[in-house]
Amino acid sequence: MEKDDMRIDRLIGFMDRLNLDALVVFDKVNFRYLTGGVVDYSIAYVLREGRVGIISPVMEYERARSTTWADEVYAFSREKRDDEAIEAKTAIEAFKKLYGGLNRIGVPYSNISHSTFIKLVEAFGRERLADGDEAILESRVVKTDFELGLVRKAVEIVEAGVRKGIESIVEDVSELDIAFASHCHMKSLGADKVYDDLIVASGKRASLPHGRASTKPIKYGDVVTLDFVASYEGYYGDETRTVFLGRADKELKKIYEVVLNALEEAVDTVHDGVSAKEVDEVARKVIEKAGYGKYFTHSTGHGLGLEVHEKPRLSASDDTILKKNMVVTVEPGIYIAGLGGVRIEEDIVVRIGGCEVLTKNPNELLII
Ligand SMILES: [Mn+2]
Repeated sequence: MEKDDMRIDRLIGFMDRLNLDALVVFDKVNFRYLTGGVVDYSIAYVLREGRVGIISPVMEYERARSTTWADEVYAFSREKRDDEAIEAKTAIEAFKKLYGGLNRIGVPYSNISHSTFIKLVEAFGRERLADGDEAILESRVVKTDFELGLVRKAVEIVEAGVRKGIESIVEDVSELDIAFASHCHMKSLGADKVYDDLIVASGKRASLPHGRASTKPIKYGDVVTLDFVASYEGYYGDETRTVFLGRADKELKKIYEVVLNALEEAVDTVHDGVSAKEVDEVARKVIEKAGYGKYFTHSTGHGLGLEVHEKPRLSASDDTILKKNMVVTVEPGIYIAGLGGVRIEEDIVVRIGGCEVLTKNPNELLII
């Protein structure tokens, strides 16, 4: 597997700035970011001079070597073996045997357990450990071309899932049946993960922004919100469409147009140099002007990548300046208890002077 050098260079830039000699990760998401692959029970690291490594138990050694771009892979074993496996009780102990002399070791504290932290302190001493969250999260926020390729593929799969969901809507079919049909379809198209509980919220349930699919049957006149999330090789796509079965309630129709306007104006605002909160403000203003301000109860969007929700947040409290090749969602919504709700969500890539909308499914009002 060819290494995504651009990503490792970005990461090392942040390590330089924070004076980290190594960055060691224990969780699957950051493991994939460092190595391009998935290996169980293993840790990954990047050294400041650029080398990427993995320490695996013997059983995962071959997978680590053949499915990642790591420059070096070490196996460790509790028992003494007659091969090159390092004798160590844990991957941390093996790392200490290899690189115990390093001065500052960054570890993303948000992604390790307390017991791992204690083991790290015992191995290296508290003063040599530093929080690696910032280095890794700041690096991940701007996507490389390699990453954008995977996001594109994920978005394609999610879009096909949404189309499948819309096709499955007929009277009396349950929300769960729709979610299940889409789940299987996305898996068959190569999704490595489909969000456990897809959102299919119909009728009055559409007023729940996170209304997970239930046994409720779809009825004539229902508004139906479908919000689907799936990943391809670790990278996520996330799309929401709201449609109507048979006919659309007059007020919901009006709400749909308001949400669509908010979406379009917010998307038109996105470019390299605008702040996350400005985009939120634009969407919010459209909705407030129409009189629905208090019914827009979440932020306008979020970063998308190896996690469904990552930096930045398009919200009033996020000052992040959007940069070229960040990927964000834009997803305004209006939710009125007892009536229903509407959300429309697009995934976009920030560009110089504008943005590229990755999601292509039509977003005009659809009555099926
Ligand atoms: Mn979303």
